[in-house]
Amino acid sequence: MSNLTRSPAWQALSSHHDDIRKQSMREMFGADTGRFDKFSLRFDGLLFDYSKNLITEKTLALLTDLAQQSKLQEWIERQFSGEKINTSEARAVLHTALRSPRDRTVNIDGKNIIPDVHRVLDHMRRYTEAVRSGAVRGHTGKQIRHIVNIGIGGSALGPLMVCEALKPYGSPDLSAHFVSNVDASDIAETLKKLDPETALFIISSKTFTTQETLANARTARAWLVEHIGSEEAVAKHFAAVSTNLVETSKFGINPENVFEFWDWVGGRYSLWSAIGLPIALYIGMENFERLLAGAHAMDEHFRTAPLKKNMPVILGMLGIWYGNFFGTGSYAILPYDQYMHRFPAYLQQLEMESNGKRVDRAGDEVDYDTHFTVWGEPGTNGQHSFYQLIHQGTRMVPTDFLAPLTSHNPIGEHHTMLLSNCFAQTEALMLGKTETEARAELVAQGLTGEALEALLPYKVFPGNRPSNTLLFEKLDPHTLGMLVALYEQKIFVQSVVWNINAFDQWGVEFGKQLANKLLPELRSKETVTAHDSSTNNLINLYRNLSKT
Ligand code: G6Q
Repeated sequence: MSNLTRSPAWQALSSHHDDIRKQSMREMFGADTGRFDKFSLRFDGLLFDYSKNLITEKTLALLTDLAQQSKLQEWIERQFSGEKINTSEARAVLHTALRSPRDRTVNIDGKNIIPDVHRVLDHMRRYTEAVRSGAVRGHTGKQIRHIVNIGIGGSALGPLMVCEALKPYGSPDLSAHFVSNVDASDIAETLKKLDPETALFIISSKTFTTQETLANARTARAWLVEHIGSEEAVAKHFAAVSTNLVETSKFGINPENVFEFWDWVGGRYSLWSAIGLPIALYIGMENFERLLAGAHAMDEHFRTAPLKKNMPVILGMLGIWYGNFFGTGSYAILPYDQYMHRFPAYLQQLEMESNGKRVDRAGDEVDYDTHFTVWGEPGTNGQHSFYQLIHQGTRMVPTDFLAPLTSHNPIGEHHTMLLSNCFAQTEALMLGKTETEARAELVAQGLTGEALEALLPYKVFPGNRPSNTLLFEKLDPHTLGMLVALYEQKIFVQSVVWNINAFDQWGVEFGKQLANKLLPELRSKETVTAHDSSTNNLINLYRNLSKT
């Protein structure tokens, strides 16, 4: 047994779980009309309703004890103050500094990094304004109309998710495109939509060594030069975002169009840095700054609110409650906002790359679960597919419902219908449908006898399925910033309790190591025999086919 699972707070939760799992939320709500007030929080226009969870006040107290036992408050300060908490890479973790106001001080090795952050933000402002106003144009003098981000993983998913989520704020004169996959179909289909004279490529890569990004960047460069007929066009049509200024210059990118960031920004936490350049180009720098301000507001809340009134802490500890005590392995993110359709995919990386770890901070294998599989789709679409499993499957799947009170597209009754679906789902997941209720329904439909009895078991819903609801006024930049920071910090909370490093990613690095390993063999003229029989045959099948 590890220190964690042996600890008093963990043991107390374990025996409390034995009591709670037999209780019903339906009864909890019936017995306490004040449950919503007790288990909801409001902050800066965001309502977090966590009353539809299998919890009592005692549960919250015990979860808070566990957070305290894990020294969460100390860890929060370590993160914000720039301590090198990413120990396996010996790096500070300071995405919070990227959204800090100018007058703050955050030191790494005795140097205040905030002036550097704002120097790059100022550079982004000058550049984005120049591109959007037409002061900076393409090689043939035409105004830029297409922004094409070439990057993968952390250098793509955040900007893509945000550009989609904030489409109503996007310039009508610009379109934003994202190319990630080394599969040529990705870039080929994107290039078909572009006019080379009005396209601006942003090569986003922290390391500037990632196979996919460099392959796509070379293809884009060749396409541009071929269509415009001049190598000089590259200077006007390419920008780069990287920590590797040597490689960006080798690629031939005009140093004025190179935007810097730093190794203390993790890829999946980087949308707040210059990696957000496509966002700032698309929605304008003022809106990008609103996004940063929203995230900063959540950071301040996280840093200062007491644990029991702290959104990321409660969200994170509820995850621990289900994951470690009820044994749930996944949770679903269900945004009732079509603009947030990439939000579940974005959180997939944030959550699974951060906490998908099997050893603790001391390098010892853990004996408890440390992560969740994250999945989801916007409502109402998901209702017509996987919600079946959430309602009636054998495993409990905790859910987060997210919804704006007002729509960017107030057409007819659409939004009222959307929200009625959202609220009905959380209610039904909690209440379920008892056998008596199901029977009464079938009787009302005219069923009797054997026919009724045969159908009855299928019509019963166990209920007691937990959900959180996050409601906000409108999906605007500030709110989106808050929501993303909420999940970033929730993931951090869980990593602290699990005593793991949320900020390294050796599994992803392993993939990068593998990326070029087999390449020479696929090109080889000789039959490949060096691997196991499966790998040999797969390689040789491709070699033989590509020869024909
Ligand atoms: C993020 C990950 C990973 C990374 C990509 C791109 O946390 O480490 O998704 O962002 O592999 O890496 P580069 O930005 O270095 O190209």
